[in-house]
Amino acid sequence: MLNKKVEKALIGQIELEEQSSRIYMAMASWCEVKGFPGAASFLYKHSDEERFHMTKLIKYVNDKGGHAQLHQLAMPKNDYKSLLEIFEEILKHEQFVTESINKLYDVAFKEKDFSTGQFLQWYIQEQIEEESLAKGILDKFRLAGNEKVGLFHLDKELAGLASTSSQGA
Ligand code: OFO
Repeated sequence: MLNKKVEKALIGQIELEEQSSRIYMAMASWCEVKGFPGAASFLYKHSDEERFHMTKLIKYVNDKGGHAQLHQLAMPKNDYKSLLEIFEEILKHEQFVTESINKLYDVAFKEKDFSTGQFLQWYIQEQIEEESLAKGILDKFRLAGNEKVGLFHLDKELAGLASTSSQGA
């Protein structure tokens, strides 16, 4: 049976992953209407991957005898000043998710729930990859500058990243 404190913390993480999926979906939609098809594909894929993170947690909670109930979600931000702002927010958001995973790991550890600790290793690794991906993209922004040509090439690169299976988002 799943420890109640651990279950509550896991359900909080499910909510955050679901919210992440909505945030990236809203970003993808903004990119699509603003003429950044590559960034839109990248973010649609990112949104799907967050949904996968959520589902993986739901199945874990239920398999362990808990009940992964869903909560109401906040409305995501729908308007952005620029593509750069989107990727700055992604990095901040992923750093926040990393903190949340670390706190969750701490709850499992304190409750001596080592199987949940083991399960969370996957998320810890995933966050390392996500932060590094977001930082890498921000570095490319610095190189591209705010010129239309630079953004055009960056958008093409994001399209390429969206088509590789190892996005890690
Ligand atoms: Fe983008 O993070 Fe989920 O876990």
